[in-house]
This record gives sequence, structure tokens and C-alpha cells, in this order.
Amino acid sequence: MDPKKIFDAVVNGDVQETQAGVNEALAANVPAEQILNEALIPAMTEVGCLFEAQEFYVPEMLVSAKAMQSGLNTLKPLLASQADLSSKKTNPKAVLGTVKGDLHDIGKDLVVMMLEGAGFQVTDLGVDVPPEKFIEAVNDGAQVIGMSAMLTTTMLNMKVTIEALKDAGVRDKVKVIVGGAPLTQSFADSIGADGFAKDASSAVRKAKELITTQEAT
Ligand code: B1M
Repeated sequence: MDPKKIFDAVVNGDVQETQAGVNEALAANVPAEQILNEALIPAMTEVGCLFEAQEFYVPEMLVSAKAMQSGLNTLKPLLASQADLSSKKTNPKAVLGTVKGDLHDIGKDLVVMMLEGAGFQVTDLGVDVPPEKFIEAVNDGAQVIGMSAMLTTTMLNMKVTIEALKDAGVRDKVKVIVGGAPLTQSFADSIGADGFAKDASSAVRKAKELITTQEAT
């Protein structure tokens, strides 16, 4: 694989080149996770740096995001997870969303893909999800809620959502996992989340662990 080719294609927002690079890598038997971790994700990190340096603006971030998403779509069927839920009688239900005010969905989509690969039944609420939607999902039987946030401003809406779950009397029925670039374990603890995951694979591990403890109690 030439990670530089895929990296450059994403940074330049070139959908066709991104797909071509990803397909070439797959044809050369490069594992999907390696393509993700060595080319696609570093490219988005670079886009963030260029944005901070004011060399990129929102439109450039958007086209790069489109290229990244096209690469991810190609990898989607291959991004199965190491978590094995095959022994479960019914697949646990998880609901994912990017919190209110936040439109970033690439990281959340990755978590969705990996949870699906691990055998969870996943409902994706999308972006800019208000607390009421999460409450509705718990009432519909969700066992795990996954919230994503990418802005230091919107991560505060995770706390708002957890408080809303308490006010609605459903907090004890569900496990809450939070993640996203600005988050830390201590932030997750401070808002009363059950788990924090720094990336999509850890999110699957954490969800599986929480489901197991939930079923044991
Ligand atoms: Co935005 N943006 N953006 N942006 N954007 C960031 C986040 C930023 C860090 C860029 C920067 O300044 N360096 C910065 C935030 C600064 C801050 O809050 N401290 C920023 C800003 C400022 C903004 C706007 C305010 C810009 C503006 O309008 N002036 C605006 C806000 C819009 C809004 O949300 N209301 C904005 C808009 C956008 C676009 C729409 C243009 C676009 C998003 C397109 C899309 O998502 N469809 C965009 C992009 C692309 C980025 C960067 C460049 C890339 C994000 C990304 O997709 N990364 C980002 C810079 C960066 O992250 N370095 C940036 C790749 C992705 C795989 O990683 O999302 O971190 P990530 O997900 C990881 C983990 O975090 C974790 O697992 C994933 C896989 O490993 N994870 C979870 C995520 N969710 C999880 C949930 C879990 C567990 C793990 O459990 C449930």
C-alpha cells in the first residue's frame, strides 16, 4: 500500500483517488484497519492541523470529509470487530448519535460500523441529536447509548443528555458510553457516563463489557 497516496487524496478532497487508493491497498491484501489507521485517520488529523493553521477553511474540511467517507464506505464490510457476541441469544441493542449542536459524524460512523461488525443491533440517530431522542431510544429497548462529540462546546451536551435520562427515570435502564477527540476518561467520569472509549475498537470492547455486567446484575 502507498499510504501517502490515500493520505494525499483525502487531504485534497479527491473522492475518486481515495477510492482508487483504498481499492489498490485492498487488492494488495492490506488489512482494512491498517488502511484506516495508517492513511485515512492521519489524513483527517492533517486536515484539522491545516484548519488550525488557517490554510484550510470549512469548505476544504467538508470535501476532505467526503473523501474520507467514501474510503470508509469501501472498508465498511471489512471492518469487523474482534468482539464476539455469537454466544448471545439476542444481539444487544445500541443507539449511537452525535450530540446536539455537533455535526461531526465520521468518528461516530466508525463506531457504528464496528459495533455492527461485532453483532450489536445498532440504531444510528445521526448528528445534532437532542436528549429526547436518546430517551425515546431507551424506551424502545436500547441497552447501550453511545454519544459522540468533537467540539469542546458540544461535549457539554453529553452531561445535559445524561441529566435528561435521569429526569425521565430511565438512566438505570441503559449503559452510556461517550467518545470523541476532546474527551477524556476524567470528563466521562465527571458527567456520570458508564464508559469512555478513545477509538472505535475500544468503544466495542467497552460496550461488550458493559452489556456483560448489565446482564449479570
Ligand atoms: Co470540524 N472541528 N468544525 N468539521 N473538524 C474539528 C473537530 C477541530 C478539532 C478542527 C481544529 O480546529 N483542529 C475543531 C474543534 C475545536 C474544538 O472544539 N476544540 C473543529 C471546528 C472548530 C469546527 C467548526 C466550529 C468550524 C466552523 O464552522 N468554524 C464546525 C462546527 C460544526 C458543528 O459541528 N456544529 C466544524 C465543521 C466541520 C465539518 C462539517 C466541515 C467537518 C465534519 C464533516 C463530517 O463529520 N461529516 C469537520 C471536520 C472534518 C473536522 C476534522 C478536521 C476531522 C474530524 C474527523 O472526522 N476526524 C476535525 C479535526 C480533527 O479531528 N483533528 C475538526 C476523523 C475521525 C475518524 O476521528 O472524529 O476523532 P474522530 O473519531 C475517533 C475518536 O474520537 C473516537 O473514535 C473515532 C475513531 O477512532 N470517537 C468515539 C468518536 N466518537 C466516539 C464515540 C464513542 C467512542 C469513540 O463512543 C460512543
